[in-house]
Amino acid sequence: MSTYSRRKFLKISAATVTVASGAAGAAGAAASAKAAAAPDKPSKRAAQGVQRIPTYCDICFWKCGAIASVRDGVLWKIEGNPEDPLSRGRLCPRGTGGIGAHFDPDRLKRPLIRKQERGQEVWAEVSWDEAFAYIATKMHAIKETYGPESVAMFAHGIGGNFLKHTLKAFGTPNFAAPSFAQCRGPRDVGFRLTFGEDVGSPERTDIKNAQCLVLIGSHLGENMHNSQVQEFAEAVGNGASIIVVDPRFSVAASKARHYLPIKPGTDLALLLAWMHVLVEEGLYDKEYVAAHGFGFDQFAARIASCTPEWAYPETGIDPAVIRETAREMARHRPATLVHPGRHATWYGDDTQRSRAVALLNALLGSWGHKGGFYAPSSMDVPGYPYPAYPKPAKPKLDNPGMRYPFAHEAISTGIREATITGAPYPIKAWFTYATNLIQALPNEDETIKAIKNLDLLVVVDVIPNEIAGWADVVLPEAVYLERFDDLNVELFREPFVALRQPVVDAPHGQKPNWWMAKKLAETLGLAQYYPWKDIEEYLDHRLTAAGMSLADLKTRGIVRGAPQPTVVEEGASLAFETPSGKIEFYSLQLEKAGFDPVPVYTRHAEGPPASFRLLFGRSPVHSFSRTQSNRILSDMMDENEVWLNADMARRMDLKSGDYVCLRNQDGVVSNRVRVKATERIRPDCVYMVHGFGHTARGLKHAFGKGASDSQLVTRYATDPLMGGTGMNVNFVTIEPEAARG
Ligand SMILES: Nc1nc2c(c(=O)[nH]1)N[C@H]1C(S)=C(S)[C@@H](COP(=O)(O)OP(=O)(O)OC[C@H]3O[C@@H](n4cnc5c(=O)[nH]c(N)nc54)[C@H](O)[C@@H]3O)O[C@H]1N2
Ligand SMILES: Nc1nc2c(c(=O)[nH]1)N[C@H]1C(S)=C(S)[C@@H](COP(=O)(O)OP(=O)(O)OC[C@H]3O[C@@H](n4cnc5c(=O)[nH]c(N)nc54)[C@H](O)[C@@H]3O)O[C@H]1N2
Ligand code: SF4
Ligand SMILES: [Mo]
Repeated sequence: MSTYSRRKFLKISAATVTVASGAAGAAGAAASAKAAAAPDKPSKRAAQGVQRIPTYCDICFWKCGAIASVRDGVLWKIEGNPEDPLSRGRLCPRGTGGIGAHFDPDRLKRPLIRKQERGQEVWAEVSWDEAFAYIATKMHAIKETYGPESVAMFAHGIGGNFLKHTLKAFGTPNFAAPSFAQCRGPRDVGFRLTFGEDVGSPERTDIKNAQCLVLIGSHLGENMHNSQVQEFAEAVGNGASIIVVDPRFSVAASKARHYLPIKPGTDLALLLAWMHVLVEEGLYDKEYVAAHGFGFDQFAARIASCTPEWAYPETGIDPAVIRETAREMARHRPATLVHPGRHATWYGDDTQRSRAVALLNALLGSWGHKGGFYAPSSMDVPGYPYPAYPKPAKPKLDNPGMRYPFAHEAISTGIREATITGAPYPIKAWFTYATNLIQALPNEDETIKAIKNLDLLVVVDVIPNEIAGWADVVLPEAVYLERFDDLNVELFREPFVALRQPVVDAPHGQKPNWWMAKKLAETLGLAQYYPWKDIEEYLDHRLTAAGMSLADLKTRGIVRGAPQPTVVEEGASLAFETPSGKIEFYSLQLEKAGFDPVPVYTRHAEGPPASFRLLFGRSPVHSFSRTQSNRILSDMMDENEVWLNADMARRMDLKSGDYVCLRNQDGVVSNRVRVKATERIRPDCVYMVHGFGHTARGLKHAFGKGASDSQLVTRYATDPLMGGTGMNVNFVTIEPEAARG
């Protein structure tokens, strides 16, 4: 890794956060953390000298290939694996600081069973056998009374695969992740309705080759998905024209040629006006649309009235700027990429907004072209040949009667609702794996109400986060640096397979997910679903079936396949798996289901007088609510701030650094949080980084630092197409710290 490229990479995040430059800061914090996290017994692996062991990162779900170094048996540092197409040899600041997860003194250490009321955080330490016996007894009782379908699981990330396998063998169809209805679901549905395919994760965006890149809210540089940020830096370096639409002057906005400080919630009006200009002025890709489009004339007729002058009072964006930016996009097409975003659950009409993003890309001809959306590929690694699962007697219950007709994945909040109402049938047990539902789902009260209806809540986590506080049984997992996981075989620019393997031992006998899942299955009498002895046998079986070997992958970490053509310019061909076989400018599927076949803008409700719309996003050095306890990362950012327009702050007699509380429209008051008075945000909204304001007492270091956006998200607007929960519909007033009482 050259010093130059690393500097350049980190520079993207420099506008908001000073990133303690790599190893030095990390090593210091690790050293102080190490003392507190003394292991039960010395590591077996106390080999002398430096070992370099390839694995892949788990601080977020990008899964960058990495190489960890262990010095004299102690975890020392982690860097990008140069062979890995995702990291390209460089990790993001969170990945570099990931080793702090291993040293965290507040980690869960042993299995726990609840001793008092739920939520009181009082447990007894038990043996693994006792924990599984307790769980199995409860599960058998639930199965007897309600059926196996009354057990549900929430998971985020690849580590949930084995537990899911056990619960499928038990007989439930109910599995969900917050990454659909609280994250990318509307985007995926909007793109499917238009192109017949979604953009996937990692997204199939050819950012590095884009000559014009449009970011609508996507705050790359704070949103640190590694390959995207590296490619963004490359595009900026290549002189690409960057257009950023955001109510807040983000890090990405600081790189932009055009920054559009849009009024929150009005992006659909802007998108329609942009498309209007492209059509009206004949600037769209006529050949591409004629060859691949369906229903273009009806679409054009529907957007005929969406002029920039119409959009102006909605969005606050000058009509001349709307025209100029539309022409800029047209000038660079098809290498103009209107980024689809990722966290798309904003206002409840998000699928239609995402569909408008897809349609704008379609007018520019970017789908399938260099600098637009490429066709990804993956390796062909067969799954393990398990016995067939029992067929559940009842269907999955998150979306009864396909109330949300275009949801192609399970709706987490649908399972929550069923757990509260008992309909269409009761849910009596939840398993959560690596998801902190208290912070991830909107309206904490509903989540707690659902939990109170359960006979069993099992939480698999690495730290005593808020969700663990509500658990009956807490199972402490070994962190990613201490375990094997399933193979990473994602669709990407080029095919590859990556291995996660243990680099160091878990300090207190915490166990990997595969071990827990197998043990639980055996305790439940489902041993036949685990024909393999241990995960190495499982992995080798899968790899051998694909012509590879575990021994090889253990030394290299990554095996790459032959690159395939990714864009038309390389010989790829275009195909659309929509009902018409074309790009659907006019959607008959939507029309038939009673929805607008072409997106229609509707105004969103305003907040009470003197209130600000609450917006939130990412910090380059934290992931959601999972890293605030990591001493290395918290050393770089210990608490969040509330961004408040400088002029408003002056009027309210507030200055940067003052502590305030936020009160939302339903009377919920936040923990105290510092003001950041800045010109970089509109006067009608405030902004904060998600994941802070921990209320779990076991998080000794993170407890009470900063404020939680999740607590203030009591309201949400449900997307009628797919059940996503738009969360940018809450409003807050600002109060002096003393008001909390
Ligand atoms: N208010 C609000 N809500 C949001 C968002 C927001 O910005 N604001 N963002 C939304 C988005 S985009 C998403 S994707 C979701 C994310 O939602 P989640 O994925 O639920 O994110 P976290 O809250 O970080 O919860 C992750 C949990 O996994 C645990 N964990 C970390 N590593 C491991 C491990 O190795 N093993 C196990 N077993 N557990 C581990 C962490 O300690 C933590 O408790 O949240 C959504 N909800
Ligand atoms: N460092 C870091 N990186 C991450 C993550 C992390 O936890 N940490 N999480 C990853 C995950 S799972 C996700 S989903 C992504 C999320 O990241 P993105 O999908 O890039 O962004 P969002 O969270 O949707 O949106 C936040 C941005 O949208 C702006 N915004 C808010 N309301 C509006 C609006 O009405 N209109 C417009 N145009 N902009 C608006 C905010 O000011 C902010 O800049 O980040 C990923 N990357
Ligand atoms: S983007 Fe960062 S945190 Fe996410 S997997 Fe890659 S290095 Fe790890
Ligand atoms: Mo997400």
